[in-house]
Amino acid sequence: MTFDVVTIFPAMIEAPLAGGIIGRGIERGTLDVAVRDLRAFTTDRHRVVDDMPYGGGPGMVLKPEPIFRALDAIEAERGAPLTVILTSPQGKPFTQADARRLSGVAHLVLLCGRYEGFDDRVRERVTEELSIGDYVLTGGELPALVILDAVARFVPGVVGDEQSVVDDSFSRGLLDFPQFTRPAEIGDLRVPDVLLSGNHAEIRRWRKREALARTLERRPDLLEHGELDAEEQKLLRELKLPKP
Ligand code: J9Q
Repeated sequence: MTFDVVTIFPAMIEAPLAGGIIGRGIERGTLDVAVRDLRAFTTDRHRVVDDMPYGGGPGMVLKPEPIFRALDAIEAERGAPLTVILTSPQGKPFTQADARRLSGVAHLVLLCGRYEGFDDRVRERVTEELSIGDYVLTGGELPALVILDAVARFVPGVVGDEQSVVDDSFSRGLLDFPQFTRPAEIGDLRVPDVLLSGNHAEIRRWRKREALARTLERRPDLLEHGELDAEEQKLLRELKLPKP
């Protein structure tokens, strides 16, 4: 899968992608990420990418021409039509379902904006506008990295263990159960006995209950969708009963 990331801060994209699982995917050739410096698509001596907003007000707005030229150059290189993702607080919430769906697109363009935003005419060339959450950031570089990471995980060969991609927390609609590894005791902190018991039916049930308890406590919104099996529904009813 190929990604083109358009940014005024190329190092903010390049450095994080050099390491980790995505970095290995790039080294192997399973992923191809081209980072495009928006300033390379300016034509003035000072390589200006922003300007004052029409109508007045604080902050600067990204000029449309460098972005149009960058998209034209990517299109000439890769072929039209492009799938262009713009990250902004005005976008639809980016979800795990979006990550899976977008991993089926062979080539994505990620446009990184500044906080004050783009000239709105850029949206003519945008396929989807996505938000990674309701908080203020200085720019779209981190959201673009978040989307790239979540999408690239689904590309076959990027994550070593395919099963872990399929089974992951959000795909099941519940938060993860608590995990432990050796040693069984550190000071007075002990691994729950059930996990050392070798009773796999009991372990499965304990994990289900813990996952449900955490989800009920921290993310009750995830339980609204009603994808629980009969055992999970029973465990959830028990968890909701007042403690004796
Ligand atoms: C570009 N805050 O925030 C949440 N999702 C995307 C963003 C964002 C931002 C500023 C600039 C994107």
